[in-house]
Amino acid sequence: MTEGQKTAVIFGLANKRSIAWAIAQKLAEAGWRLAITYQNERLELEAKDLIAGLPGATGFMCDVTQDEQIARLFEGLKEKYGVLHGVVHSIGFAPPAELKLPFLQTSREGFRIAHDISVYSLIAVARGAAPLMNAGGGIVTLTYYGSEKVVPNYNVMGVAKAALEATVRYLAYDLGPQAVRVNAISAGPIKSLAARGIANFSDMQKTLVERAPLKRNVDVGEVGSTAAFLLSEGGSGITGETIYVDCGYNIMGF
Ligand code: NAD
Ligand code: 0WE
Repeated sequence: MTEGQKTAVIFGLANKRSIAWAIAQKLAEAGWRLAITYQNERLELEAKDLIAGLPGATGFMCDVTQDEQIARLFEGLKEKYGVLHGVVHSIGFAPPAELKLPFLQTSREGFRIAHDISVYSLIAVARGAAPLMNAGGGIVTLTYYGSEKVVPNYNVMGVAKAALEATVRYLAYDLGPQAVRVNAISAGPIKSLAARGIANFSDMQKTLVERAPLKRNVDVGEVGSTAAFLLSEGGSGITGETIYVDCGYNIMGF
C-alpha cells in the first residue's frame, strides 16, 4: 500500500447513476483506497463491473437490515485494511406505497422499514466502523430538503431524513472525542435509481432551475466533490452539519 494512503468504505452502490458512485470516483481521484458495498446478489453484477474499473477498489455485499452482515463486513475490512479513515452512507428506502399514498396513510411497517434502512443503518454502520477509525476520520451521509419542508409524496422519507440529520448530530457528539467527524450532505434532486418512477420528478428539477440562485440542477459530481472535501483535511473543523449541495435552492423564501 502507498504510504499515507487513506481508506474509506462506501455504502449504497446500485449503478452508475448512484450518488455513491460519484463519491467513489472523486475519492479515488483524490487517492483513497476504497471498499464499496452493494445490497444484494441482484445488484452484484453491475456493482462489481463498476468497481473493477476503479483502481484499488474492492466490492463487498452488505444488506444493512442484517446485523450479521454488518458485523461480517467490518471483520473483513479490519482484516484487509486494519484502519479506516472514511465512511460514506448513501442508502435510503421506503416501501413504494409510502411515496404514493397520502402521508396520513403511512403504515406502521412502512414507517419501520423507512427508518430502519434510512436512519438506524447509519448508527449501526458508525458503531461498526468506530473501532477501525482510531486514526480519526469522517462519516458522510446523504439527506434531502424534504426533511425540513413538505415535498409532496416524499412523505415518510421526509420524517426519516429529519431523524437522519438529528442522528448525525448525536453521532458527531459521541465520536468527536476520537476525532471522527460526522456530517450530512443535503443534495438537490438527482436522477438516480431512487428517483426513477417518482411522479413529477422532472417538474421538480425544472422548478429548481427557475428558482435556485445558480439557475441549474445539481451535478452528481458536485455531491461527490463535497463528500471528498468533507472527508479531507479541508473539512477538519466541520462536524454535525448538514451541508447543502442544491444550487442554493434552500435559501429562497419566494
Ligand atoms: P440509489 O438507488 O442509487 O442508492 C440508494 C441505495 O440504497 C441503493 O444502492 C440501494 O441498494 C441501497 N439500499 C436500499 N436498501 C438497502 C439495504 N437494506 N441494505 C443496503 N443497501 C440498501 O439512489 P441515490 O439517489 O444514489 O441515493 C443515495 C442516497 O442519497 C439516499 O440516502 C437518498 O435518500 C439520498 N438522496 C438522493 C437524492 C436524489 O435526488 N437522488 C437527493 C438527496 C438525497
Ligand atoms: O431520497 C430520495 C429517494 C428516496 C427513495 C426513493 C424510492 C423510490 C423507489 C426511497 N425509497 C424509495 N422506494 C422505492 O420503492 N430522494 C431525495 C429522491 C426523491 O424521492 C422522492 C422525491 C425526491 C426528490 C419521492 C417523492 C417526492 C420527491
